[in-house]
Amino acid sequence: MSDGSETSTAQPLDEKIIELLRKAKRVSVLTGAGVSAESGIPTFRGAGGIWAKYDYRKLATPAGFAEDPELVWEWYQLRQREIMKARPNRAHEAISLMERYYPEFTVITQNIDGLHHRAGNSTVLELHGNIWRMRCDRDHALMDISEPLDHIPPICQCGSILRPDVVWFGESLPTDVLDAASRSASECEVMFVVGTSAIVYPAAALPVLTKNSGGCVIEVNLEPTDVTTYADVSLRGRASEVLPELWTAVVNPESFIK
Ligand code: BJW
Repeated sequence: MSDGSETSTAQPLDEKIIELLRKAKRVSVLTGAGVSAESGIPTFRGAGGIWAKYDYRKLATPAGFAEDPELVWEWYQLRQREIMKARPNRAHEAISLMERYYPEFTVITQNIDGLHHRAGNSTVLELHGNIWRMRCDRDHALMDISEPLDHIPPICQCGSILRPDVVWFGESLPTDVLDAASRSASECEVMFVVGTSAIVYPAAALPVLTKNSGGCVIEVNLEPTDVTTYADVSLRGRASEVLPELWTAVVNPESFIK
């Protein structure tokens, strides 16, 4: 039985899919923590995931922040330090090459690490916010952060405690970002779903929009997820290996061997 860590094709790519990818004009990519895993940023679920080590109720809910903002900020500082050390990997790079090829290309990410921007993508919809911003829920001030803060928790000029500009459990996603992501998912001809367990909503519903609108869904993951049940193609393996290989087959027809 496979341990899911090797690169292999669960439902093989055929020439028809490669041809579709060559000719498509509107393509979207939904990414999750798995796309950044090989940059050294831990995923959330599974053995070794963030939630195996930390309690999400204390760290990723509004109630947890209200109870102990300093603890929550300490955790985000730890993650900021991890992210500062990280570099985009070959999966991010392949996604950045796709943006140059397709007339309409959107990255929809659940990640808050900013690695898609750092890899060169310009159209990136950040569903769950960005770790390099903080905001005030009282006067709606929004501020960029370039490195971990010296003093936590930070205080707004209005006197309130500032919070990371991310989306915690039970909170709504930014409406404009979610609307744009839903539009992109409904209108694209192909959606890649890369490195997400697809259990957190509403992000997990986006590929369903693509499927219901007649688009093709291509999943890239180490293991099966709910997306596998309806994806047109499921590619098993590391995103940093599968995506560059796939992209080579698209742009370099001679390299594609069935
Ligand atoms: C590789 C790989 C490699 C590894 N190559 N692949 C009951 C109570 C309250 C709420 C709910 C409820 N039931 C449902 C809800 C709604 C809730 C939800 O969906 N919960 C589910 C868990 C059940 N959603 C929400 O609360 C959202 N808001 C909302 O719905 O508002 C309306 C509402 C309000 C109240 C009640 C009901 C509705 C907000 C969700 C916010 C999620 N926030 C987090 C933290 C963000 C900030 C931060 O990072 O600090 O977002 S949680 C965490 O999960 C993070 C991620 O973006 C998100 C998704 O995780 P992701 O990216 O999929 O990572 P993993 O680890 O799960 O998976 C990694 C995958 O990669 C795996 O499949 C690996 O196999 C694979 N992989 N290495 C390829 N190299």
